[in-house]
Amino acid sequence: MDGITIALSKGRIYEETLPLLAAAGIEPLENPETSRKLIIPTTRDDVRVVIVRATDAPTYVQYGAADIGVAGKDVLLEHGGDGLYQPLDLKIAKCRMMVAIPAGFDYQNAVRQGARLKVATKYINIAREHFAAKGVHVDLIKLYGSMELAPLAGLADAIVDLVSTGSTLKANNLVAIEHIVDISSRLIVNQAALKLKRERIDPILDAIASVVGK
Ligand code: PRT
Ligand code: MG
Repeated sequence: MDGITIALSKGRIYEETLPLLAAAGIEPLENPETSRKLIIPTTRDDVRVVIVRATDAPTYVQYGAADIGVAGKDVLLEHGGDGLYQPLDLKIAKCRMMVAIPAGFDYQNAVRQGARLKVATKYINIAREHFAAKGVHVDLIKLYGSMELAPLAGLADAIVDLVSTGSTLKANNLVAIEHIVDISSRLIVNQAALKLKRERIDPILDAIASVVGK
């Protein structure tokens, strides 16, 4: 395709990316929250938006099925950002990757005693690296969502998950005890597209950069 394809996930990333795209004169002509369309034309006839799962955005951009995308740093850290140009921290969809435990569980003591902790998470690679660096022995249990349930149901001693307001942890009587990394969303660009479509992509990147964090 000669035009530009932008991969976005529904929800917070879509909502928070809209004002940034508007700065580049790009406004989707339909709302993906209400439309079932997965390819959405925009006010610029050389630009379209494709709606993907948040974890799939890097894949679309890596293979060039999308030229540009937006992905959480959590997704890029967990699945790798190989072959992706990451020119901009968009400072949107901000949160923190944390270790959380049930209130009352003496984590420090368990760690001191060298106990093997069961940790449930969607982020196996990030968690493995975190605990290895601290010398904490863990058995990692892969989940695809609702990590907060795992300690309550007796599946795990702790979880690794994203926290923004903290209200999900609180509602489930969990407390965050270790900060792993600050998360925000990044602009990702296909490297070949960056060269071949430079005169279309550069102005979009410049327009977005000029409004990030405003
Ligand atoms: O939801 P779905 O299964 O389709 O996919 P997804 O969860 O990967 O997508 P989405 O849209 O929910 O998240 C997209 C990106 O938003 C993530 O990759 C993060 O980079 C970013 N982000 C920012 C968050 C949060 N804040 C966040 N709070 N992603 C998830 N959460 C969840 C968190 O996992 C926990 O369950 O919200 C809950 C905690 O929120 P608080 O406010 O109660 O602390
Ligand atoms: Mg989600």
